[in-house]
Amino acid sequence: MEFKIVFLGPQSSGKSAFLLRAIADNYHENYFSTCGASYMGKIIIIDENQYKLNFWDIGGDERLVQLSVMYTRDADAILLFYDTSNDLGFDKIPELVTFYKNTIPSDSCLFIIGAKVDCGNNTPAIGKAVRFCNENGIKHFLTSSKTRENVDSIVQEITKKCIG
Ligand SMILES: Nc1nc2c(ncn2[C@@H]2O[C@H](COP(=O)(O)OP(=O)(O)OP(=O)(O)O)[C@@H](O)[C@H]2O)c(=O)[nH]1
Ligand SMILES: [Mg+2]
Repeated sequence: MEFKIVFLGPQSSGKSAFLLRAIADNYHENYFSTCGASYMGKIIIIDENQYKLNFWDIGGDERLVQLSVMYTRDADAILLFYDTSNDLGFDKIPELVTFYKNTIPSDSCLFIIGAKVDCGNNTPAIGKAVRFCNENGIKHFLTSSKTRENVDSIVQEITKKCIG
């Protein structure tokens, strides 16, 4: 069985770093903005069954939001990233949620991922995210690609949600 998992969210929110950590257990401080979309595949085993995860990491350039529908319309899961270390990091997320909820398949799951928690786990952006996710019934995860915190458990949990 295979699943399509799409990474979205503002520029520099930590999408590509998460992917690099999840796929290759690697991390670097340099920022290379993703131009367009990048793909990486990974096989994971859960309860002795093998699953192929097809990750699509979409550059956060606002001009790509409309185009990203090409990727999200047949997605099994959408991971919407924000930067927990930036006070304004969550501010654009609610309108992105509205946009994607109107365009994704009804059985696709939407998750919000707060990245960079190594910079602090009680920041204004996290406070806004917790409130928004509670009000809207959206699953919220916190992670650090730098320290690897929660990276594997998020991938596992999302795969399990895709399995159903
Ligand atoms: N401290 C810290 N910095 C991080 C973490 N994840 C990413 N960064 C840094 O944040 C910057 C942006 O990370 P990227 O993963 O490239 O961001 P992106 O969301 O892919 O950005 P676009 O491709 O432009 O949309 C880089 O300098 C990373 O090193 C993290 O977990 N902790
Ligand atoms: Mg990127």
